[in-house]
Amino acid sequence: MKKLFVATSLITLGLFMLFSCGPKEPTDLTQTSFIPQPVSIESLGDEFILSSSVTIYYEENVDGLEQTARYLADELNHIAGEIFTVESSNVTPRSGIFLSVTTDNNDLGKEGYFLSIGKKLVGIKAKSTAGCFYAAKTFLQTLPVKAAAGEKLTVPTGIIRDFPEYEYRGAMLDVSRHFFGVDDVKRFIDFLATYKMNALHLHLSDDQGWRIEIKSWPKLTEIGGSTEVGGGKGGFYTQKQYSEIVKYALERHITIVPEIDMPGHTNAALASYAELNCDGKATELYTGTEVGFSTLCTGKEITYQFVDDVVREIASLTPGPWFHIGGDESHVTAHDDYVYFINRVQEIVTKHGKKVIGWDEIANADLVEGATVQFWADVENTTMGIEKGAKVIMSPAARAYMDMKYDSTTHLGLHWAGYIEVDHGYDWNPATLNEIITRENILGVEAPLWTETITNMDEIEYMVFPQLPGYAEIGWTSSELRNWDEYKLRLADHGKRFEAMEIDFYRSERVPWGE
Ligand code: NGO
Repeated sequence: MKKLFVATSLITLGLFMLFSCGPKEPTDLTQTSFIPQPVSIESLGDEFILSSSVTIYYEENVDGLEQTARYLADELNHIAGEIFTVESSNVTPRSGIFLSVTTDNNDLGKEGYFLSIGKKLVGIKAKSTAGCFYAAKTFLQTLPVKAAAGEKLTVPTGIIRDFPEYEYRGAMLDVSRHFFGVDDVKRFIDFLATYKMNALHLHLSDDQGWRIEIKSWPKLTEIGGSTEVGGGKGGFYTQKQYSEIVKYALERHITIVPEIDMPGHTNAALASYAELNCDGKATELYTGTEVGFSTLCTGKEITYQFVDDVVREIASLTPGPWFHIGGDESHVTAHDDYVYFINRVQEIVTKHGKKVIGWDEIANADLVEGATVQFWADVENTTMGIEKGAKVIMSPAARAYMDMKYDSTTHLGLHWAGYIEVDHGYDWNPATLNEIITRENILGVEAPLWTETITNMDEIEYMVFPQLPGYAEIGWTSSELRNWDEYKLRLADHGKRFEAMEIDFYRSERVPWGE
């Protein structure tokens, strides 16, 4: 008789883990450490054997599905060291892996999926290619990151039904304080994709550096891109490189959210073009870490021509729906000037076909329809935003800032919002953190990494791991299915995966990593 385990709640899963003392049953799918935790897992007690004779089929004529099938084949090739054939099919094959879309009236939503792992056939079914991609990602977590030579690869059979809690699941990388090249950004994108995040917010400009080529204002990168915190050589993305990042992200179902921070945090632009300053004099480049001292001249018309050109050029390279206008910490912009500026910039963004996102301060302006306020510090601003009809992205600094130190001994990072140990970063619910910011107002969750103290990929990895999988799970898995004591066991299992991915991570003592 087949053993049937239905783990629709973590209580079941938790109890099972507590009382199963023996070695792990390789044929029990509910024992796999998935992050994010899927909505439901049913084990069928058998095994699927992965070998090079497994063909990956995809349903014909579905936009992007072949690409997802090929992506899966590449990942399997990396794991198993074997080549996997990819073919189209319009009927369900008898064996292999089959990706298909369904129009059935079910509750999967646009990103959910069914993954059924049988002895001979792995079925991946979703309403969209994105759903199929997430199913593939789940399937990949049933396998090691890299198999040992000659290792037999088996996957427990079972059925997973899964869909995300929030539609926006993101991380932010500040490429302004320190610049990170295309390869680093791609690796960062891969981290997000591993954990089913779907948005990468790039903080492309700040006082210390302007990081994207603007053809109509070339000095922004010539001058403004020439340095960074500490006086290093800085850098910038050409429009071609930015497009390459956008494409790489899109192939992993990740939307790039470009941010040009304004009217404050603009010293790099003010140093590049004298006319953007109220006194008509260019500022000096800045390589320190203070905030809140710069502002575009909100009373000059040239400022709006500048913003229009910048937004137009970036929007035309960005297929995603959003444009982030920053708006934080404009301490030297008078309140009325700030409101006037943010109102005009929102019109510009709308004119170029994008939806506005801004840090919570933008709620002081009249928000355009469809605007999103990113809560980082000020509940009152955020509440005002909600009253004006905005949705909220939750990035509370004291919980979700990946640049906060883990504890007082962490050699990197800041601690103005407190220390964020791994349990503190994980153990909160976006919908109940504040009384006023409730579930229906929340678009999703984003974990920012500011880089005042972070200079290279190893340092990025140390601050982002193991936090990022937790933020991904907060975005994907409903809070009823989450608790720290159970999560930390799954996270500990992922330690081996981080090692295999050569990720330099923080080995928090609160996680039972094992040897
Ligand atoms: C703040 C500030 C950033 C800093 C960051 C450091 C926001 C939205 N503005 O967050 O300029 O880099 O803190 O943690």
